[in-house]
Amino acid sequence: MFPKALIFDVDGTLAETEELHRKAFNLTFKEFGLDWFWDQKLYGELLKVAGGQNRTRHFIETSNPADGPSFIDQVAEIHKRKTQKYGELLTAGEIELRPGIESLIAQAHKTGIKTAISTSTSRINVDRLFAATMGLDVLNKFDAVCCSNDVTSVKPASDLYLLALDQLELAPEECLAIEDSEIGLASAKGASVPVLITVSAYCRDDEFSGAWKIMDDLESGGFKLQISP
Ligand code: XBP
Ligand code: MG
Repeated sequence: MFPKALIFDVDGTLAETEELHRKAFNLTFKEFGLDWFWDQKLYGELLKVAGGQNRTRHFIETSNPADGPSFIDQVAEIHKRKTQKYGELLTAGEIELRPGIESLIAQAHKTGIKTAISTSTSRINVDRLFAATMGLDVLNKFDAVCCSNDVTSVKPASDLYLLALDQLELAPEECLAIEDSEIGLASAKGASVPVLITVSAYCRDDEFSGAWKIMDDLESGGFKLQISP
C-alpha cells in the first residue's frame, strides 16, 4: 500500500478517549441534577450512535430515563457543558496516544504523505487532544481537519470522508483511512476509501468485513508506511 494520504479517525484511533468522554457525560448529568449514569456496558451500546448530542438524544428516546422528556430540549446545553468537562479532563493529562500513532504521523509529515482528520467529534476536542499529546504544531501540518462542525451528518454517513477527499484533492483509492469502529469503517467505505482498522477497547465485538486490514494496534500489527517510488 503506497497511500498519498492517511485519513485518521480520532476517538478510539488516535487515543482511547471514550472513557474520558463517558466520564465527562456522567459528571455533566450529575451537575444538571440528573440521576442518569452511563456504565461501560450501556456506553458500549450507545457508541453505535456517533456524536455526543445524537447519542444523548438517542439515550433519552430509547432508555426512557427519569426527566428524559423535560431535558430533550436541553441536549445542546448539556452537551456544551460535557465538552467543557471533557476538555478539562484532557488538559489534566488523562490521555495518551495509541501505540504507533505519533511515529506514523511524524513519518508521513517527513516523507510528504498528506494527512487528514475525519471525526464525529468537534474541532475543539481535536485541538485539545493534540495540545495534550503531540502538540498543536503537528495538527497545523494536517492538510484537512474534518469534524462534526463541518458536516450535517456524522458517521456512519460518508460526509466527513467526502469532505476530506475534496480538501486533499485526491481520489479515494489514493488514501488510507485509519479507523477503530464499525461505523467508522462504514463511513470510509461509503466514500470508497480503503480502511485499516486498529480495534479499540469499545469496538472489540464490531463487524469489520470489508476492511483492508484489521490489527490490534499499529505497532503490534507491524504496519509500515511504504513510500511510493
Ligand atoms: C466518536 C464519537 C464522538 C465522541 C463524542 O468520534 O462518536 O462523538 O464519542 O464526541 P470518532 P462529542 O469519529 O472520532 O470516532 O461528544 O464531542 O460529540
Ligand atoms: Mg473512532
